[in-house]
Amino acid sequence: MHTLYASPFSCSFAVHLVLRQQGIPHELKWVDRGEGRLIRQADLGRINPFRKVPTLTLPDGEVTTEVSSILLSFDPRPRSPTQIRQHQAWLSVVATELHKPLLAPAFDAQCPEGVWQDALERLIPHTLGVIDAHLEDRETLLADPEPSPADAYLFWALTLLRYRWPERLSANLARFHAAYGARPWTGPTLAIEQAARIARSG
Ligand SMILES: N[C@@H](CCC(=O)N[C@@H](CS)C(=O)NCC(=O)O)C(=O)O
Repeated sequence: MHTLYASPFSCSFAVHLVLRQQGIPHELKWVDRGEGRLIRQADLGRINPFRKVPTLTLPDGEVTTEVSSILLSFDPRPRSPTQIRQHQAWLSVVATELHKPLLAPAFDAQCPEGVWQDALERLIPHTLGVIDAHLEDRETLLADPEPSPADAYLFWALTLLRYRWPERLSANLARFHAAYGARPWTGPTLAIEQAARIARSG
């Protein structure tokens, strides 16, 4: 069985979505986020020295890390080299243009606002504008009827954006978010994340 080390509504949520989308049997191990953006449980460091989620162990014991890499490895579709490059590119856009410059610092209570405010004002509007234009005539990033792992990652990023800055979600982004949110695996995954969040905060 796969084991996903996760923290509620962290980027591990994207991997959780893909596991459920594909019906892959898995166990969830919830871990606590800590100061300095390192997972509190030091024992996670034995299998992932970076002490980050997602960390995913495969049924044969192999440890996989890094959200983009894990997501790419769960791409269920045979794709052309061009499509594989596009998929990698979208994973990279979410990781380096949304996740790391904005979402990681803004959802870190210890991080001074000034660290991410500049990204929010000067970088993010353009990035969101490009994604919005791309989604103008597509339901998914790769224009595939079945959402790809990159769509799961974008859905996670937009979930956090919508929570904190709902006014930043343009019509196409809101449409994408609603469509992914209506997929059959999304509601149950959200419910599990929400229950874990409540259990860990209470
Ligand atoms: N380089 C890692 C970064 C993942 C990452 O930033 N994970 C965050 C949650 S979204 C984390 O584990 N933070 C630990 C903490 O805040 O304590 C990747 O791409 O997977």
